[in-house]
Amino acid sequence: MKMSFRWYGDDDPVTLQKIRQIPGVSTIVTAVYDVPVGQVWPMESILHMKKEVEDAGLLFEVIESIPVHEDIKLGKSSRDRYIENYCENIRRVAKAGIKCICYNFMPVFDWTRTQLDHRLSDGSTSLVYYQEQVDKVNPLNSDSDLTLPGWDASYTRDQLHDVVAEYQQLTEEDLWSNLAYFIHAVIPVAAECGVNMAIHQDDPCWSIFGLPRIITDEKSLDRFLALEDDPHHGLTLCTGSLGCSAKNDVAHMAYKYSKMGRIHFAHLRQVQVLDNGFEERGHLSSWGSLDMFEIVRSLYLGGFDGYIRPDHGRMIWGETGRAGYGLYDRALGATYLNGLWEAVSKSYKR
Ligand code: DNO
Repeated sequence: MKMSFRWYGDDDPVTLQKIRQIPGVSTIVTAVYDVPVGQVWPMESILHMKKEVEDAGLLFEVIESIPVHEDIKLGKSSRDRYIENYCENIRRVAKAGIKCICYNFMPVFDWTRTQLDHRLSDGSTSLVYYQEQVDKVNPLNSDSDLTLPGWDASYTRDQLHDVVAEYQQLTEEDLWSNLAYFIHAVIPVAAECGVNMAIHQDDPCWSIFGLPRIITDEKSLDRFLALEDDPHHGLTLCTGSLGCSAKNDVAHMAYKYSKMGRIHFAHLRQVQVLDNGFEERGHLSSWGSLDMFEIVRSLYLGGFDGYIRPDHGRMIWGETGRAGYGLYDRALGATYLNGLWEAVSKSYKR
């Protein structure tokens, strides 16, 4: 297991030097952020990041994410060009030493929350999702106040309206078939480059605004993995994305898919499931709905040897910055997860 930490590049107030001082964190998770989705990343940008990371004494091995262009998800005729660019990005980051690429296949919206600074009883703030607030938003109504946090700010309101409208005719089966087309094209390239592709589950793991979402539970992960019988075709197991539905048994999935050798990356995050959504919490098992000990034990016993990163943290101790991605609570999370891993690995034979 390698403990990793997400870093948003030179603008990130959480610097590489700070990350370097967190006990047991060896690896940086990052991406080229200034190239539009679908374009090829300049080799200089990749190598610049690599040098910065390595100069700080950290490993440059994980990309999160190379985003998938909407035309690929929509199955438009332009998709082949974007898939070719995607493959070129795989080749380029592999050349720079990357071993694992995280990505997702969510239409239009990546993770969605209704508030990014919900105050918890201890005074910290965290990200929350309340269904009734999502239900009030209709992205197809261009007059509506489209202000849910976490949305891709690169879309204008009209563009967002247009791209959501394009999905109205697309069924879940269509999205599966577009995903299969993409996977059949990229996995052979990843295999040739020795890179593990790791899909992130849909966050939250249910449909929003009537848009199809298909990577949501055990059945869909089975179907997804069956698309290519190649170990490079695998998962980012995101405990928060799966765990916000009480129907998902995350520890069971952690064991099952690590035993299959298909979990390459794990995002470990705590959530408290509510009747009307969920709230993110500190990582501790007793602080939410997910038993982190069971999840870490399942990964260990399944033979997991990929990357773990503490996922979203709360904002604590007066820190300000990128919601979910401050230093302090994620560092506490990394330390807690390292402790669980040490305890589990010294207590159990695998
Ligand atoms: C949210 C993240 C996601 C994740 C992508 C992976 O904080 O977990 O944005 O990076 O879904 O492609």
